[in-house]
Amino acid sequence: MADTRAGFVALIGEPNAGKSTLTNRMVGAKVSIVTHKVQTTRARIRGVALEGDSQIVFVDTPGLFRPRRRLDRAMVAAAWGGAADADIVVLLIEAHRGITDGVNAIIDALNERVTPNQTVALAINKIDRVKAEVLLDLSAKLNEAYPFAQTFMISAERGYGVDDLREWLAERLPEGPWLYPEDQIADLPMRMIAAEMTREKLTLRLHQELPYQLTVETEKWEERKDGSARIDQIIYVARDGHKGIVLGNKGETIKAVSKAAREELETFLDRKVHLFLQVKVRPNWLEESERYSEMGLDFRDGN
Ligand SMILES: Nc1nc2c(ncn2[C@@H]2O[C@H](COP(=O)(O)OP(=O)(O)OP(=O)(O)O)[C@@H](O)[C@H]2O)c(=O)[nH]1
Ligand SMILES: [Mg+2]
Repeated sequence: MADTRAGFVALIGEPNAGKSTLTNRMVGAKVSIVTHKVQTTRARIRGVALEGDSQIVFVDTPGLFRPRRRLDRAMVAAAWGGAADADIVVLLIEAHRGITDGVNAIIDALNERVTPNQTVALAINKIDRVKAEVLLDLSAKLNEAYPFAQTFMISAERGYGVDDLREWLAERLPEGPWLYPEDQIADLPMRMIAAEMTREKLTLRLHQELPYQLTVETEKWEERKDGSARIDQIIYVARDGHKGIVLGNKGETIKAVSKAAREELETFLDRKVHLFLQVKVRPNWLEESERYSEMGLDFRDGN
């Protein structure tokens, strides 16, 4: 193919900025899980979008925050790693929250980390939540703080401004052959996507710290003769008490999670799925390297 372009666009920002929502909107399918809670995404998730002759590989990253645990450190390292490998970095800011301490810290880090061959753009997201006057002022202040190549005002959720952003990105990617087959939309093993779907449903149902104290792994994936798939997953929790909460009264929580995850998997795979969830207590899972490789994270980055 002549005159094609392809490259990586990393979406970075504070937790909850809307990076995964934007990734999914750009790809046109749900490749990355989304919740209203912070620190939902744990590893880099690549979603592929086409725009004219350009193939844009969006790299959704975990939110940038001040890490405390080993898992937090590995997540933040994965996010910066995504930015380092990208042709273009897009910083997402939440319009209604403005320039927080976290945003200032990210801008400071950008100054040190961005190389001269990289382009950095600003996307002020969630513009549906603020009045227009706020945006101009916010944009001016952010552009004083960092020389962004371009500023976009978007709503990832409603789709405002995202076509302009996609076109702008497509024009700026390096010339070269496409990196993925034309019909590929994500670069994540199916077993991981399936585990993420279950983790999303757990995160939506469980309160406070619990979503941050568990991980989900797909243990077995069996293709059945009738065209359906049997998927076995383990939910690792850190404490005995957590197991009871995940199961819920008479198992109702896990049942609801399982149903919601299965339905989403069936839509994604376009076939019948039998999903079996098992909860295991594993007090030290946050310090086990195997758990990190299953999540797509580098254990060493957590030190
Ligand atoms: N009002 C509004 N809400 C949005 C918009 N974009 C995303 N959200 C919501 O913001 C919340 C966080 O969205 P995510 O896409 O999970 O954010 P994220 O940046 O990936 O978050 P982490 O993975 O935790 O870093 C969800 O409840 C989204 O529905 C938007 O344009 N407008
Ligand atoms: Mg996310």
